[in-house]
Amino acid sequence: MTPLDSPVSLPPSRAAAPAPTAERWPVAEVEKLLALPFPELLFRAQQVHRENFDPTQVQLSTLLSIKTGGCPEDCAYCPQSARFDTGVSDQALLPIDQVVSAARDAKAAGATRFCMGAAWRGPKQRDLEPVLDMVKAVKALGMETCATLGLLKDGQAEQLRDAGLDYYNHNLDTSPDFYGDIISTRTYQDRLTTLDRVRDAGIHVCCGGIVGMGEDTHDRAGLIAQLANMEPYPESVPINSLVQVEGTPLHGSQSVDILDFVRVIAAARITMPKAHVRLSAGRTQMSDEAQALCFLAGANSIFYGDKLLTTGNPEGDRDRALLQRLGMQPA
Ligand code: SAM
Ligand code: DTB
Ligand code: SF4
Repeated sequence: MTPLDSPVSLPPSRAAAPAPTAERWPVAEVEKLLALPFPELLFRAQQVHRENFDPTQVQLSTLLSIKTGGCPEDCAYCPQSARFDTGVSDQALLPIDQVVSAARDAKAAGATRFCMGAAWRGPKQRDLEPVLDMVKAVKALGMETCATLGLLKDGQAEQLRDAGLDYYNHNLDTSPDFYGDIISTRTYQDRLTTLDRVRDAGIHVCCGGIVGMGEDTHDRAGLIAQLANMEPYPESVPINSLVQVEGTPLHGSQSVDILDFVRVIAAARITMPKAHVRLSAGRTQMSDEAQALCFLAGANSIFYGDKLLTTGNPEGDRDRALLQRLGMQPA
C-alpha cells in the first residue's frame, strides 16, 4: 500500500471546506493519523509541510516573563500558580525599559518575534495599560509582538491590537474531556471565548497545548481536532512537552515516549497545513536527534533564548549549532 492509498482519508483543503457545521477533522480521524506507522505519518507530514513551507526554515520567538508567579489559577502543570510550592518567587510587572532591552537583545540574537508572558488569570485594566506601552515599544523595534496574559475581557483584545499586537497566545492545553483533570479555575469555554475575542479583533491566534500530562491518545487527538476545527485554525500552534517542576501536581508524571511526541507534531502539521507549528517547552530534555525528527514532522518554529518563562531552554549557541548541523536557517 502506498502512503496515498492508506486508510486515513485527507479532508478537503480549507479552500474547498464543506458546510461550516461539518467538522474538518473528527477526533477519530486524528486518532487514525496518530496510529499510522511512523514512516507513513512522517511522510504525510513532510508532504504537507513542503507544499506550504520551505522545510529548511525555522521561525524564532523569544519569551520574556514580564510578571512572574503568584497566579491565582490552579493549572496543575504550572510553576507560577500561587497554590503550589515550587520555589518561583513572585515578581511585579517589569519596568518597560527592562522589557525593551530584552527585546533588543532578542532581536540582535536573531529572534523575529518577542512574546511577553504574565502570570495572571487575566489582566485588569490597570495591568493592561503598561503592557500596551510595552507592545508599542517592542513593535517600534521592528519585531513581531506576541503576548500571553490569560483570559481577556470584552474590549481588551482591541486595545492590544491598536497597540500593535500581532499574536496572542492562549492555549487550550488538552482535550475538552481531560481538561477538568488539569485545571478547575477556568473552563474550556472561557478559553474559547478569549480565543474568539482575539480572532474577532484581528490579532493572529497562537494556540496549542501540552503533551505528557497523563493524557491518552484519544485526548491528544481531541486537542488537535479542537485546534484544527477552529474557523479558521490558529496561525501558530505551540506543542509543549510538559516541563515537570517539583511542587506542581504533575511532577512525577510518566514521561512521554519522544516518538509519540513527534506524532503529535506531525498530526498538527497535517491537520493545520499553513500554521506555524512550534516545538515549544521541553527542548532541554530532548536530544538534537529528537528535535530533528520534530522538524521532519513539520515543526517550523521554536522558542529561542536560554529561558522560557521560569524554566530553562537550550542556550542560543546550542540552537544555532543545531540548525547549522541540520543545514536549516532561522527565518
Ligand atoms: N497565565 C497565562 C495563561 O495561562 O494563559 C499566560 C502564561 S501560561 C504560563 C502559558 C502557557 O504555558 C500555558 O497555557 C501552558 O500551555 C504553558 N505551560 C505552562 N507551564 C508549563 C510547563 N510546566 N510545561 C509545559 N508548558 C507549560
Ligand atoms: C507556550 O505554549 N509555551 C510557552 C508560551 N506559550 C508562553 C510557555 C512555556 C512555559 C514553560 C514553563 C515555564 O518556563 O514557566
Ligand atoms: Fe496562571 Fe497561566 Fe500558570 Fe495557569 S498557566 S497558573 S493561568 S500563569
